Amino acid sequence: MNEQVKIDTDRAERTEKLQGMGCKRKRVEDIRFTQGKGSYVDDLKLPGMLFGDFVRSPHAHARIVSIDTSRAKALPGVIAVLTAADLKPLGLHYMPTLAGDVQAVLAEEKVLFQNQEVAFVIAEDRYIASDATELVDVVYEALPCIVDPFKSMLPDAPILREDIQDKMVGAHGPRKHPNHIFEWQIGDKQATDDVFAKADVTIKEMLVDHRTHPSPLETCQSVASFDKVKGELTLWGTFQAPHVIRTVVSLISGLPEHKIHVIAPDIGGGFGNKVGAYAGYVCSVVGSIVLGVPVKWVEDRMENLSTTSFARDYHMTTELAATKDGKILGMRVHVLADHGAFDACADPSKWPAGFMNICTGSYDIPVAHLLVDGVYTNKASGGVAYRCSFRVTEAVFAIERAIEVLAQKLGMDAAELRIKNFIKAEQFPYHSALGWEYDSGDYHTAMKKAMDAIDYKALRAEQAEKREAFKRGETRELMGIGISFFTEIVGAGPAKNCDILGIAMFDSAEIRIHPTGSVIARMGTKSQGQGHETTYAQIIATELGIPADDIMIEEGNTDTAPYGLGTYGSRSTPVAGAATAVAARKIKAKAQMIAAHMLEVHEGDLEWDIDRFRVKGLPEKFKTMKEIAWSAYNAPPPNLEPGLEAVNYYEPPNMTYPFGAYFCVMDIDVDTGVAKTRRFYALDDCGTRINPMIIEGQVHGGLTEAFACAMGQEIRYDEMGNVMGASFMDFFLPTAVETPKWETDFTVTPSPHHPIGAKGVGESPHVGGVPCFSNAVNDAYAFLDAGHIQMPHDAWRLWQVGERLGLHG
Ligand code: MCN
Ligand code: CUM
Repeated sequence: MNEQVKIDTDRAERTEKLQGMGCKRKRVEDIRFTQGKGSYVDDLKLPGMLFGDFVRSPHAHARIVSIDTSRAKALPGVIAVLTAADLKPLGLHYMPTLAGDVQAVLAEEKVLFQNQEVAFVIAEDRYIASDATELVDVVYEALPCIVDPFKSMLPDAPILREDIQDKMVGAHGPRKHPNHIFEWQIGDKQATDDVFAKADVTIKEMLVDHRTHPSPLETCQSVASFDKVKGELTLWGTFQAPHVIRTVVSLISGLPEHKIHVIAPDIGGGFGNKVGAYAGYVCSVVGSIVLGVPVKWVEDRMENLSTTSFARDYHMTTELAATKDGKILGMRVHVLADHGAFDACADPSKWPAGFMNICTGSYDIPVAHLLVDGVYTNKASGGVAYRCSFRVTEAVFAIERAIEVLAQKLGMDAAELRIKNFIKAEQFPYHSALGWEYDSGDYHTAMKKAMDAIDYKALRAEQAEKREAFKRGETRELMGIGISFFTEIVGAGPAKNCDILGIAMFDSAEIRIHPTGSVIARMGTKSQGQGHETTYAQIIATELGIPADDIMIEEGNTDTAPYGLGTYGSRSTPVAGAATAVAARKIKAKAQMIAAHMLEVHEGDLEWDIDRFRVKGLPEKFKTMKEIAWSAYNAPPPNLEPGLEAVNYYEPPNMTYPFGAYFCVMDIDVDTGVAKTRRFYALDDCGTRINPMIIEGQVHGGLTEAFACAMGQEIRYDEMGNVMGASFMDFFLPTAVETPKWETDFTVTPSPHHPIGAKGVGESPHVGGVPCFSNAVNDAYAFLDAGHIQMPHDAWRLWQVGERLGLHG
């Protein structure tokens, strides 16, 4: 072996040992998860712990005439029953929402949606608590209810929120009607209207992104334990953002923030469901403060699906204007947003409709105007993103369906129309008509790679043949080709436009290197299954030359982790991932000083080499990170403090804009309405890839949830406001049996402003997946002049489409 080969092999081995960025490192958390050794909120058992359960309203809209708790209190084992009357003197019968509204913790005079919390029974065990809820006698006087958001603002509509009836200016400006929450506008209305007035071709379509729910396997839960002697509260819970919860608890309870310990242990999936604050958290806290013993609250599945945080329910009138040859000139969108009974959307404060203004998508659209009206209805509140960074799924659904409708009107191929209108690689950073600065992208390259991979031309040829065969009556199957090219916006966010309750949306990392060279690092984020313990360690491994296996990642304990805004909106990598790299670089700078001292050379004479500093030109003279760590505690250079650790609070200069090209091939039986996904190809670009295996897992999960939403999942209400589908009997949760096989691919366009060039990926597959499925279904029926077919596309609804088109003979 010659000398150079030896050096190269040695370097390759040292790099491999680190298991740093780019490595398909196996998930370290899975060692405990796969053995059933995870530690979740419901695993917590404390001495003397009591259990709480809710009495819930059977009505969607009713006046509460009386509440009698005496029969429940008489049941042996029942310790207390809380009602609004108990919470009111404490000022806790309402709580603030993240959207600037207030939400009833326990209903006082009225209930506003079915299953709303009316009383909280605390008992010795959960069975007694549950039995006792049936012994609380509530007399209701039913009121007419509003289920259809289009009827919310009618002149004679019943007023839902009597508590804010006279408040005609809400958190986001004037309200047009007592059932109106906000109007939000962005873009140049006049210029957009002018373009539409003159355009050769325009399309207009009402696109409904129906109400659904994130439904993580573990429901929302908490355990509160108040120590009366110390005056300290410890709150364990399913929190995607534990620090924010601590601040909120302090603000609403009046307890000083340092006397509140919030702990998010292992979490069994979040998907946005665990961002908000819920009545159950408040009631467990109040119960524990009042009784002086720990109180646990655990939702069941029906409570989860029907009360905590729905998603979507956006009714989007979407218009495009274009030239005859397919150049898009303008976009106009009006959204009617159904927020349910309280505005409890989880968005950064200044964004009542999230980042819906990313709706111009991947296209260079010169002018646009977006108007969103939020309204109250008699449905559960929430409006969380559900695996979509703040309404981006809705935005991408709008543009990606609209572009297909336009393609059909123009008689143009839908892929060709997209390519014609893509923002070009040289236009980045790109300023969109609705105010965003896209950091980087190369859409043409991604689209070409995807089209080649699936052989798009051949698929269209096959489809043309199938259509002819269908017309001749030789087949009863329709073939659909779905396309979606999405641009995501993740990494909230810059302080200039993103805050939660006034706290800028930075995030943080604290890295501490121990004398023997092993590491503990803590972040302000909180994994719910994304594999943070694995991937943050990979960033540190590459930055500091310490094997990932020697690095422990800890999140979720507000006493030890630096303050952070939490995990949602795929912000962990863009924000806390950046903080991790910057903190590591601070440590590296100090390590360089220590190495220089050890090697008796000037700092500038050293260069970094994988896991060590070596003297330039003298590669045999070096100090490894491990040796430097020992020295940092044992013999630090004079004038340098001992130890080797750093903290970084990272305030991102911009969001990151991941993107992707998705294709779906579907065969639909017109007689049964059953749709079979033959192929699904997903190309994702999330910039620098930290762990390709984890990315693939994220894409599989996000696509599965996209498949669910597009093809069946729905939270529906009947006209009385009864929630339909609040159990897994009705709510479609795909298993491996229904789920298609996923083909994944990638390109790499780094983010220019992120320290390691990484963009988020957790939500991309969902954002791109939903319209891709819906486009495939719509494409299948397009040649039959079916018009836009609304989601969800379950067999029953597709069968109805066949009926409507007279296809069933
Ligand atoms: N990653 C990577 N390289 C990149 C980007 C990300 O290797 N360029 C890795 C990260 O290191 C991390 C994972 O992919 O391990 C997801 O990272 P990121 O995209 O930053 O998203 P977050 O960690 O902030 O996770 C949030 C996102 C959201 S908002 C929802 S909703 C969702 C999702 O993650 N919920 C999930 N994926 C989920 N996956 C599981 N298992 N459970 C959930 O509840
Ligand atoms: Cu977009 S749902 Mo996630 O933000 O927790």
